[in-house]
Amino acid sequence: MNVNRKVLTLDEFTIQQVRQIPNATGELSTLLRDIGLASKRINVEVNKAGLVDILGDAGSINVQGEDVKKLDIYANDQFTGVLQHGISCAGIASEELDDYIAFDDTESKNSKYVCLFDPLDGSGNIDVNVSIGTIFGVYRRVTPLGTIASKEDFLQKGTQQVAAGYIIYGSSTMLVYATRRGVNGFTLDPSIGEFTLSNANIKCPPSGKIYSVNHGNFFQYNEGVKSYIDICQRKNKNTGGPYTQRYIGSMVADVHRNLVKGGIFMYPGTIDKPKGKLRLLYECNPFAFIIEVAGGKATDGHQRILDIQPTELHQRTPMFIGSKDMMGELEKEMGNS
Ligand code: P6P
Repeated sequence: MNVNRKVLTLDEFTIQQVRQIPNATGELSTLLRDIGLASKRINVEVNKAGLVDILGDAGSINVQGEDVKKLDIYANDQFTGVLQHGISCAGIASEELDDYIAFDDTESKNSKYVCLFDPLDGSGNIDVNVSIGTIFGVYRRVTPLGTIASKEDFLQKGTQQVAAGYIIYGSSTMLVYATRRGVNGFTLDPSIGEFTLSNANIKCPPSGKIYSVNHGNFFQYNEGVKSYIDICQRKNKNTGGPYTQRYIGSMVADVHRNLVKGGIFMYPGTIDKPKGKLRLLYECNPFAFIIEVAGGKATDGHQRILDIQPTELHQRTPMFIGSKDMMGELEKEMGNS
């Protein structure tokens, strides 16, 4: 029988990966399948979010008589639910939850991974139809199997991630995830309701012509950042400048574009917010893992994002991420080359 192997679904792809890794248990591919399932459910709600106003705003009752939840909370509940009822995850930490949740059923306590996520980043952009996204990172727990997960399972350096990824709810819905074996992108095919491999082995171009930063904070940035932004804006036959400025205000969309096309995304610290705005554990670490596997770099302006030892679940960090040559130019201006 001639089976169509040209179009691989996410599940087929992850199972293929399991077959290639000796002693693999398939737990990671099951966890990724669970994440894919939750994101498909979220995608349905995101796509009709604009209708919520007709059907009743978040917090009201819609025409089906259901409670209309804030999409962030809905997304958080979807990921928490599938991971809690799966067989791969011992606990979760979420941008939407003050503290982590350790699942206390036997199956979960015997699961070897924990998952940290921002269930719906940039959700403020929904009502103006700008792309938003989910960001997640997966770690092998450091506490013994059979016990309930604890804080040290969640406060691991980004280098300890076994997988990381994001879902972008945009002109199409795409799930991109990385393991140390590579970065692969899957586009949701609505006709079969499956994520299908569309961008195999994504590599971040070593350089690019796009720089992404909020110019509104320009006068609050340090001199190194301002000097680099100046370089981005000037004609320069060596760097190919001036670059194009693209900033959507949705990290998943901005970083995804720069990952694929080449570019640099910056959310520096400011006078008002010296640590910046972005969260280390479930926004910066996953993207830093992905970009490094794809050949790019990610720092806080001084050190690799992945080397930062977390002390709190919701701690923030300045974030510079993108093509390795552009990151080198930035580091030169910041005196860290
Ligand atoms: P600013 C969205 O709220 C978010 O967390 C990221 O997705 C985005 O990159 C950033 O904030 C935008 O922040 O301060 O430039 O509006």
